[in-house]
Amino acid sequence: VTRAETLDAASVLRGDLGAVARALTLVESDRTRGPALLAALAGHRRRAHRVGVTGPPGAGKSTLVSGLAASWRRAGRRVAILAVDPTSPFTGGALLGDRIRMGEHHGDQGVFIRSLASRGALGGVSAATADCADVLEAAGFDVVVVETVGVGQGEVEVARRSDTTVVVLAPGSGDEVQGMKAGLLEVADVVVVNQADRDGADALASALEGAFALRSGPPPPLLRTVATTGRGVEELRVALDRHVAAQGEEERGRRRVDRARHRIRDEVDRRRQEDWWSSRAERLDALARAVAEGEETVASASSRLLGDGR
Ligand SMILES: Nc1nc2c(ncn2[C@@H]2O[C@H](COP(=O)(O)OP(=O)(O)OP(=O)(O)O)[C@@H](O)[C@H]2O)c(=O)[nH]1
Ligand SMILES: [Mg+2]
Repeated sequence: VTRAETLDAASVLRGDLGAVARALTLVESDRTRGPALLAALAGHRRRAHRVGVTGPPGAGKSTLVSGLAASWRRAGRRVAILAVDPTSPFTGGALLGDRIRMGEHHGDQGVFIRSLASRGALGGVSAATADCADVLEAAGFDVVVVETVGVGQGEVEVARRSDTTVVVLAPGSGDEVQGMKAGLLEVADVVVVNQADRDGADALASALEGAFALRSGPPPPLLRTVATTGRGVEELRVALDRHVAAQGEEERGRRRVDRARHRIRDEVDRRRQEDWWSSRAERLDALARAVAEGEETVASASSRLLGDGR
């Protein structure tokens, strides 16, 4: 750890938002300075309440998170929000939309909002999100919210790596979303039916209650909200605070160890893969040409690679 990293780290630990923003950029994009900064911060981590928010596109997650942030602020908490944007690697429409919707917090030093593009992050979005959350925790935020669109296993996984996972649904989702809900609901600590002002909200809530009744164990709390007006948002914030309070130190510790285990495995897998392929780049090239020419099949080429002594 060099003097530059020590200085950066000190500013982050003081909660300097400019330093936090620079730190997140380093962690996302700099292969040497990012890890060095994380190492400098490692001994100083505080404990934030990590909240994952996921659900289908357009359910109202960002609007809800913005309202939750306002509620946490009223309760004296500092809040950081990481919005993981799966569609736009640069600054796409969804991202801009989030900025506008969360504009109510502009100028508040107690709210920090950042979008992460899910493509292009070093070591994948899951690792980048977790690293960024570590920086925000070190900067003293009391709550770190990660919003992901629950479109695939990976995105749901990112949200799941938190103390509290919130699944946000809205009425009027098609059959495709119905199927997705099954997987989504498995990870929910708290379920929200947002857009409760719209037709079909009651039917959705009943369907969810029915689904929970078929499962063993106590159902997760189910809340109704209208994110656009703030109805039910305070109650949701209280439910999230209760969830983490009820966990107790032991369960929180277990979840922390679990997260760390996953992160180490992911990192090792990634490094091993990179090493493995980098020593076989030419061989892969030759085999790819052979497959393209019809001289080999994908399966036979793969077998050759795997059987390759090196
Ligand atoms: N009627 C109604 N509209 C809502 C409610 N909550 C959000 N909306 C609207 O739904 C649209 C999507 O809201 P967002 O907060 O961007 O939803 P999101 O889930 O973050 O969307 P993605 O991040 O793109 O997946 C916006 O036009 C919101 O104004 C609600 O409770 N009732
Ligand atoms: Mg959003």
